[in-house]
Amino acid sequence: MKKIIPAVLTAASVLAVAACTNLKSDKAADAAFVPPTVFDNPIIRYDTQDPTNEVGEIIYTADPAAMVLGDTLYLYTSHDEQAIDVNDYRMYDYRLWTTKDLVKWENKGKVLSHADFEWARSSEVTGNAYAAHVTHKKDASGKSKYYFYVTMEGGQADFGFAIGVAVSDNPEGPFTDPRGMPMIVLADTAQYKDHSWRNIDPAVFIDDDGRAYLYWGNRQLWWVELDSDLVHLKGEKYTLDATGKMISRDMSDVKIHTVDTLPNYEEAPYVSKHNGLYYLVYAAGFPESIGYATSTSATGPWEYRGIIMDPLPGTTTIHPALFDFKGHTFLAYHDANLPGGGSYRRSTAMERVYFNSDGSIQKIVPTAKRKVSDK
Ligand code: FUB
Repeated sequence: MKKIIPAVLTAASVLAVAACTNLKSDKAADAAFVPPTVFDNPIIRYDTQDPTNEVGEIIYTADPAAMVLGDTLYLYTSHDEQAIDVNDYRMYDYRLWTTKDLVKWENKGKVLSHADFEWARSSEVTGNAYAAHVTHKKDASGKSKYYFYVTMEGGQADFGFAIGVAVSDNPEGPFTDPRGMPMIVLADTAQYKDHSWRNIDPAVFIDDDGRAYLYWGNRQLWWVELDSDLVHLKGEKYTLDATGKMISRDMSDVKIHTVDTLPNYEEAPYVSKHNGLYYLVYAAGFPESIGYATSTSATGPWEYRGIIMDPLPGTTTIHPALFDFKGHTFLAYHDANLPGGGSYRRSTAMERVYFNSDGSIQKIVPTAKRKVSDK
C-alpha cells in the first residue's frame, strides 16, 4: 500500500520568486513547475500513512541521495534507529521517499537492508548500513536498471566498513547483490589511511560520455572508474561461481585515485553537473559544514569554491546531495530537528540552491526549525 506524507508549505514560500541565477530547462512540464523556495524541514518526519503528516511514529533519516526519473524525485535515505542519548550509530536499512512537487512525499518504506548482503551479514559485526547512493542506466536492450551503492559494516576479516552494490529493475526494488562480495574493502585503501571507517559514503556519477565514476571516503577522498556494467571496477579481474557470483577478485589493474585539494575534507562526496560545470559537494571539518569544489571534468582537478552551509545545531554530520529537479537546483542534507533528534537520530531536510553567474553557489541558511510537538 502507498503511504502519503504531504508537508505543509506556506503560500508565500511557493509564490516567492528567485532573485538569483538558476538553472532552467526548456521542457514545458518543467516550466510549469513552481519550485518551493522554503521547505517545511525536516521534510521527512513520520513513518506513517497519515495524510496530514501530523501524527504517527517519528522516523529518523539521514544521508539523503537523490535520483530524478521523469517527473519524480526518488530520495533514498539511511535510517537512524539508535536509542536516545546513546553515542553510536544504529542503522539497519535504507528508506525511499518519492515526490513530484517536493511538497508531498510518498513513503515507499524499506528498500534495502544490511541483512540483504550475504558478505556483510556473515561477519561478526553489529550490522550498520551507512550512507548510500542510487543511480540508473539503461542496459543494451534499453531497459533501465537501478544501482544501489552502499556502505556496509563487515565484509572482511578485519573490523571495518566496505562498499558494495545491489541492482534492481525497479527504483523501488527489490535490489539484489550481483557480486557476492564488496566492491571496495580495507585492503584497497590500506596504503593511504588506517582507520576502519575510511571506506564509506559511495557516490556515483555517470558522465555525458557514459563513463561512470565511484567517489567515496572518510578523511580521504578516493575515486575509481567503474566498468560499463556499473557493478565492477574498471580493470578489476574476477572469477565467478556457477551462480555468477564472484569468488575472487584481482585489483592489480584497478587505478584508485586520490583527491587532496579539498580543504577539511571529512566525508560524504556527491558529484553532479549544473550549467556545464561539475560540482563536488562534501562534508567539511567536524562538526561538519558543507564545502564544494568545481571542475570542468568529472575526474578533476577540483577547484575549492567555499562553504555553502555552516554546521547545524545538534548534529556533527550533515551529508549533502546537490541535484536538479524540473529545471531548478536543490540541496538535500540532514539536520537533527525532530524531537529527540541528535547526531545519531537525524532528519532529512532540503533547501533551494542559487548560483551566481561565475558558477559559485550562494551560501545557504537552513530553513528555520519547524515546530514538531514532542510525543
Ligand atoms: O550515517 C552514517 C555516516 O554519518 C555517514 O556515512 C556519514 O556521511 C555521516 O553522515
